[in-house]
Amino acid sequence: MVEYQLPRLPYEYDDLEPFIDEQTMKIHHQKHHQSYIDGLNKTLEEISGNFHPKYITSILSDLKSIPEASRNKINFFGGGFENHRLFWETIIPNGGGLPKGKLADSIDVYFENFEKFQKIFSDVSISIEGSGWCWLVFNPTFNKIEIISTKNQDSPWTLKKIPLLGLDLWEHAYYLKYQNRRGDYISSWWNVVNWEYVENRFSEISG
Ligand code: MN3
Repeated sequence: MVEYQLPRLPYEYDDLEPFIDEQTMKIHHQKHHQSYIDGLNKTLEEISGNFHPKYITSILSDLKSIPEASRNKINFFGGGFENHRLFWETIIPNGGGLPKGKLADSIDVYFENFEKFQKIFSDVSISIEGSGWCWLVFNPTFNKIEIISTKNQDSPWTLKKIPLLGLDLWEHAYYLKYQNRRGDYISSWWNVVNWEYVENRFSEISG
C-alpha cells in the first residue's frame, strides 16, 4: 500500500532558535503535519486511491479527478501534507540573506528589488484573515513569479501555480512564541529562509 509519511527534517527541532522555537517546531512537525498525513492516507484509502499512481501535487492540480464526496478532504489533507513538506525544506539554520542568480533577477523584474518584494510578501502575510499561507509561486501560464495567499490548507497547485516558497500563517505555526504578534513571526522567519533551495527549485521548474 502506498502511504504518505512524515518527512524527516534536515535539521534538529531547536536549530532554528531563536527565530522559530523548539517546542513549536516539534508540535508543528510531529502533531500537525502528521495529522494531515493521517487524514490524507485515510481519505485515499476510502476512495481506494491508496494505490493512486499520481503524486499529491498532480492530484491537487486536477481535483475534479477525485470523487466529489472526498474532494474537500483531499484538498485539505493533501494540501496540508504538501504545504508543510515544502515549508520544512525552505527553512534552514543560518538562512536568510538574499536570493541569487535567476531568482534574484526575476524578483527585480517583477518587484523592482528585494526590499519591495519582501515588503509586499510581509504585508500579504499580515493581512491574511484567519488561517492560511502566503506564497511566492511560479505561474507557468504566464511564465512569471507572483505573490499570492491561500486560505486554510489550499495549495497553489489547485490554482495551477507552482509554490516556490510558502509561509505558514496558521496560529499553530507561531502562537507559542509570538502569541498575537504575527508581524514578529514574519520578520523572524526571513532569517531562516533557505534561498539556495528556493533558487534551485525555481531553476528546475522554470527551465
Ligand atoms: Mn502548519
